[in-house]
Amino acid sequence: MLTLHRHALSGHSHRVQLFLSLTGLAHEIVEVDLPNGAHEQSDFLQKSLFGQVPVLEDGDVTIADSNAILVYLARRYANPEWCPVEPETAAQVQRWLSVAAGELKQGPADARLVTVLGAKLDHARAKAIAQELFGVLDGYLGGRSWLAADRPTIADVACYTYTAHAPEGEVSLTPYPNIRDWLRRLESLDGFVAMQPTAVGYAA
Ligand SMILES: N[C@@H](CCC(=O)N[C@@H](CS)C(=O)NCC(=O)O)C(=O)O
Repeated sequence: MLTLHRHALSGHSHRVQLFLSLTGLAHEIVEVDLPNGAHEQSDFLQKSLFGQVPVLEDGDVTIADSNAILVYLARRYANPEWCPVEPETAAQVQRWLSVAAGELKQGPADARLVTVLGAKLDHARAKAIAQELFGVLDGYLGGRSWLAADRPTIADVACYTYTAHAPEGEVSLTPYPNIRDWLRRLESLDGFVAMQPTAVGYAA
């Protein structure tokens, strides 16, 4: 049985839950009590070096980091098209995993951390990074349906949650119609599961 250790408001956790659901992989969910520091306890640190959710346990295998978990699940259990091995497409997937860990984290994810969880981060800077990212992304998605291939891959899954929930961090998606179309395409896939909203949705 696959076990996902997560927090319900963590977009990094949600991207894994989303992929488990899209691929129909049976799993159980264990809630990690971040507000009370469960992630800083030694038993959890043995699973997650940096004390972060999500963590996936698969028998004797323990993987931390959302993007690493997506790669693991796709390679081990899913249709190979979720994580292509053809070099050029694989590079495109990796490019967007890097965006998910880079600009998407520093922009919309951090902006939401400020508004939803009261994180002491520079909200104005995070919003500016988000707007720059979304401007580029909207142009890129103007001529294509998915980020890395002609079908959905783990790149789309990795970039979905913090984009869809950007309005919770006061980053509007109204100026980005191609992004909103892409979000809707992903939401129409069999097995899509939403992360619980905390404030406003993106549909405008
Ligand atoms: N690179 C990690 C980042 C995960 C991350 O930032 N998790 C947050 C919740 S969204 C967390 O556990 N924060 C607790 C902490 O860092 O103390 C991933 O992709 O999984």
